[in-house]
Parts: sequence; C-alpha cells; structure tokens
Amino acid sequence: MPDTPPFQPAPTAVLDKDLRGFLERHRDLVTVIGKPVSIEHVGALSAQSERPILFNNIIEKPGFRLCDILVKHRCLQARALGVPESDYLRTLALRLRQPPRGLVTVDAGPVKEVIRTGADVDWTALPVPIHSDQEKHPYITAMNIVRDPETGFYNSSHAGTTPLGPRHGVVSFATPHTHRIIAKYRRMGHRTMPIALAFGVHPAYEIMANFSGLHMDLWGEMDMVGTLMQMDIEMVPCETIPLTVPAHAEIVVEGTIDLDSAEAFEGVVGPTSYYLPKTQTLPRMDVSAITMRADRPIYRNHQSCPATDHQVLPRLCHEAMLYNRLTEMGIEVTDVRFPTWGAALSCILQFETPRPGYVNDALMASMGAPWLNTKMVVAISPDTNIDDPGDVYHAIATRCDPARDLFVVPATRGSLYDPSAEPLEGYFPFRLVGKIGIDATAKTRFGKSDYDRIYPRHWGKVRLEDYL
Ligand SMILES: [Mn+2]
Repeated sequence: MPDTPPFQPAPTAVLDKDLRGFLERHRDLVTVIGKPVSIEHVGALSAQSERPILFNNIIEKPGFRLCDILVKHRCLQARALGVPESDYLRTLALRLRQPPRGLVTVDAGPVKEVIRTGADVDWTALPVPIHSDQEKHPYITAMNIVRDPETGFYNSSHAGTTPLGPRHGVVSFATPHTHRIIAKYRRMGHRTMPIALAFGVHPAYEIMANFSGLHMDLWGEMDMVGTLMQMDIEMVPCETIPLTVPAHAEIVVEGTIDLDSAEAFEGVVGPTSYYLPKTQTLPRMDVSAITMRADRPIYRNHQSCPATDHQVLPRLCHEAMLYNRLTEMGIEVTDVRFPTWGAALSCILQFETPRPGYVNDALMASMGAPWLNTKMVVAISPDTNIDDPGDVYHAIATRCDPARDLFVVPATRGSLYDPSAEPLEGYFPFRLVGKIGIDATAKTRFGKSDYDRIYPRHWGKVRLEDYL
C-alpha cells in the first residue's frame, strides 16, 4: 500500500471563460483605478501593486481598459486554477502530466465584435506602455500563438513585441521552441509565418502559455489550456491568416513574421531587471487585422520591471515540472518557488528530507533543468517561510556549513539576462556561468533539537494592532 493516497485535487469550481469574468469573480482582490491616469504612468503604478490592478480611465486611450499583476503571488495563482492555495502546485503538476484536451473551433465569439482589416488597422492605437526609462518604444507582452507546420500543434509564448508603425514592428522570440518552429517554416520553403497575439485572456491560459521545456512533439501549449482549466477552449478562425485564436480574448492582433528579415534593435528589459541583452537582431512582423470586444476591451499588460508578473509567470510551469521530478525521487515536496526576488535566476525547493543524500540529488536535478533559470538553487525545510526572503536567508546563514553543504558547478548554460555570466564570443546572446546548490535544510547531525526555531511566548496569538 502506498504511504499516501494518490492526490486528487479538490473539485475545481467551473472557471470563467474570460478575463473580465475572472476579474469580476475575484473583485475582492482587484484594485480598480477610476481616476484619469496617463499611459506614461501605468507601468510605475502597476509595479507598486501586489494584486490585480485595472485602469478604467487612461487619458490617451479612452476606448480601452488595462490590467496587470494577475499572478504575482501564490494566492493569485491558486485563484487562476480555482483551487485552494495549498493544492495549487500539485494540481498544476498533476494536470501537466495529463494528456492534451485540444481545442474546439467555433464560428463566433466576443473577440469578433469589432473587426479591423486593411488600412483600418493601427496597433499603435492600443494602450501599449513604455516599460522602463531605458526604452524608447512601447512594448507589447501579449500571449502569441504560432502553429507548428509539421505537427499542427499550437505553440504559445509571451514574446516581447515592439510596434514601430501602424502595421509593422519586431518580435523578440525568447523561447527555443518558437525558434525551432521558425526553422521548420524556413526548411519547408515558407517566406512568412502566421502569428496571432491574444490580449486579455483568463490567467490560466497565460500560466500554460509560458510553459517551456520538454513537450516538443507531444502537444503545443494551447492544446493544454483546456487540460489545465478542465473545460473546452473555444477558438475562432482568424480573418487574414490560417490560425484560430481564443474566442473569449479581449483583443487579437493578426499578422505574419517575415522569415527573411533581421532588423537590428536595441535591448530588452530582462526578468533580472537589467537592460540585457543590449542589442538584438529581430524578425519583422506585419499586422493584417485587429479584432476585439466592443465594450472597452481590456488590454493585458505585463509590466516588465522591477518585480512583477514578469519574474513569476514564465516560471510557474517550471515549478510544477520540478515538483514532478522531485516527486519521482520519492520526495514529498512542500513547495517549489522561483521567488520574485530571485530575479528569475534562483529557485527554492522546500521538502522534508527522507534520509541523507536526497538534498544533493534534488539540487542537481533542479540545477540541470532545461531552462536557464536555476543558477542558484536553495533547499529549505518546511519550517522555513518560503514567502519571506529574510527567513530563507536565515536558513542559509544558520543551516548551511559552506565547507560541506554547498557545491559549485563551473561552465554551465548562463542566462541571457545575467550580467554576471560571461558573454560567449561567437554565440551571442548566449552566456556561460557556474551554478550553486545550497543545502539550507535542517540537519540532525549535531542534535535534532538544535534546529528548532524559537519564538516569543504567545507568538502569533497576541497582535500588536489590537493594542493600538
Ligand atoms: Mn512550446
């Protein structure tokens, strides 16, 4: 008999089909800004919010609303999946192990209430903010959809996109999977690749769209959204390209990537909050249609610095995949976290050590992950508060003997966004860096009770605010 029964997530409340339904259902968490706000100030204001924020009155863009900060914290991520916070990670991990539900094509949907094609198309009319004081151009962070020309699977990512005119711009494809799909189009003799940007979808779409890793020929991210949400995902055909798009999105931009183009472009705001890489060579995108809702469509922004959804969202499926890898070893995982304050370079593993030896294997499995986000991996015990950087630091300071409880691996794949990593001559923008694994778990070697944390008498029971 297994020690624990197989995990069954709590029955999911039927999720909302769209972003506006999600925002309405979770209005207890949403900060609604009714005062007039300049598009210039949207980024700095969004980044001060820990919760979903909705701007109803953008001075320069009266026809639109804008929202951000949908998944920054666990409590928000759990809302996106419709499960209690305590069930969130293992629910995501379980659903990623299930077969793709696929997509349902329908004839019509709210995203088709307004259709603009030809000379009526102008994507600079959308409320696209400039994200940092280093950038000269507005920066689109929407979910994009491309189709693998061999398998037909719908791949999604959030490639940063810069509008440079009413109907053209450049796209920074960061995920290796999209590069492979582009290579397939080229190999098959195509000069262009159809692409759609979907703005304002339920946040569960975005969690799935940010998957990156080992699914290559099993499915595309879009094919798994219904698996994650436990519902059919309705897609409508595009007006000008042979793709389907989420019928319940707020806004969709249709276009093509010019596969012969390579435009020099200045850098990007990396999730490390540095302006790296400083220069890029990017393909051109030509826009052929915009469709959207009629009633003040909600533009979804992902403010990219300093600590926002940008650090968190692309790492949520990583956490679930690491959960699965550690669980395969027989570890009962309490949590896996790429904390916002880890700059997308660090990961924290939290578990009770079954016996000596597990921690280093767990650290190695995570340090050797497919992505470039595990430069510094820290293992902690369940009594360390993973939400508190100070508590994690305390565990490193008190539970790790650097002479025996950490190890460094030289010369591994570095992040493009890590200024400490060595730029690789001839392989721009790739970099080389070492990795560190830190065992900051409670150990029993000098006496079990040595690691019991102590707190004041009545801690957590008496509250200062009751005496103010
Ligand atoms: Mn993919």
